[in-house]
Amino acid sequence: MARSILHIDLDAFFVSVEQALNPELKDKPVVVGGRPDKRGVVASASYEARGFGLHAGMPLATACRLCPQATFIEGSFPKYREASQRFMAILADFSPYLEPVGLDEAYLDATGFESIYGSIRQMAMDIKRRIKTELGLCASVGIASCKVVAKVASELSKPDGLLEVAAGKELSFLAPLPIAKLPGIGRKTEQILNSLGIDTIPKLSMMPLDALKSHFGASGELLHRYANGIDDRQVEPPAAAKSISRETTFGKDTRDRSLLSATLGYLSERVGATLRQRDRRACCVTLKLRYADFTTITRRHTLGQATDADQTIFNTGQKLLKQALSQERQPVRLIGIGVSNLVEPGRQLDMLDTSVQRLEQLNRAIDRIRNKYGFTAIQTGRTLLLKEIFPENESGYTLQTPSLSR
Ligand code: TTP
Ligand code: MG
Repeated sequence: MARSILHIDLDAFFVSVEQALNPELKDKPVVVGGRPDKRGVVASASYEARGFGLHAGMPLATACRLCPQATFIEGSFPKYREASQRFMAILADFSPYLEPVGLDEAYLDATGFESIYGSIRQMAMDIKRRIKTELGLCASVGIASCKVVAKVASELSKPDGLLEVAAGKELSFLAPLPIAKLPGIGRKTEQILNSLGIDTIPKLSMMPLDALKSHFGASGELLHRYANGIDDRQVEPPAAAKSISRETTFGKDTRDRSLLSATLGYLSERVGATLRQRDRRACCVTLKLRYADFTTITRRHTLGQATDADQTIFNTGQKLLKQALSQERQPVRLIGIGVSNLVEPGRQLDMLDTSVQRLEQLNRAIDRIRNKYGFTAIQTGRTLLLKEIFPENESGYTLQTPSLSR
């Protein structure tokens, strides 16, 4: 039986939260990101502002030149987080198969729910209505038999849209669209494909798998599947984990501090991304080392303030690593980093601490790019060394042993 997957994405999220709180801003060009005289870029632009050519990522100065009458707002992350939590709570009322992606986007699996709501389309309309009346926000919804088509459909239906792609019609739905509309195709991939004469999704779908793999490695297979409207990824509700950890065994035992540190950096980023995906913060960081003789140690540090920042997890892990290595001469066989004592983010503390807010915004921005283009689309200085050592694909580095989670 074909699945019914919904992809729900809030329209102009940051801006719409500001407009819901201050009705004077409704139906006007509004930008969240900062004052136009500041350096920085547009985070969110209202659809009225988009009419003037404004979009996310555009420098504020350019935005101001194109649309001087727009209202520019610095923005405040805690407000968006609260709206996001209320948005996800509404969705959770409709299906337990809910997978949040970032703050304003989620997948719902509604397979077989016709009998409850009359039709899946009706269910989507009920979701949109609740979001409108309870939060004052507009959501766009795509319905399809798989995630990738549902996502393309919601995007295409914006703003305030609802688009259903019937099972079996995936390919004809995708056919007229430019390749850049497919998730996973960034500017670079688009350029390479264009240089190969591939500019439409049907052409991409007909390109031999081997040729795609030779140009794009493992992501080539994903492109092939997506272009054919095939995506068997499940909607995965985040588990209510008590701790999150990632660890890996080295191909060869090592004393190389740069390699240990770069691996720790990468594992910290994986842990941080999972924490943010689940909207949790951690109070404890634990380093795990297994030495050549298989003795295993863990070292734990309790933080003064709960965190979801890769940087804090990594810095804490680094300190624990330095202490551990100063007491041990053996090479390291396995390294792992974990976080525990998970709490929901508190709002008051964030408001006071702008450096915490900045880090959170930075990490969320990195998450967004990685969600769209793959984990290795952005690499941080602390992990660059791994590029020379491990093969990579869109979901990350291929380490000697897969990094484990619990
Ligand atoms: P998006 O869903 O990509 O954008 P949006 O909700 O503003 O607009 P759309 O109607 O097209 O969905 O991102 C959600 C929020 O994430 C957005 O409101 C602000 C934030 N964001 C940034 O801070 N920087 C960015 O570059 C992007 C794309 C989003
Ligand atoms: Mg959005």
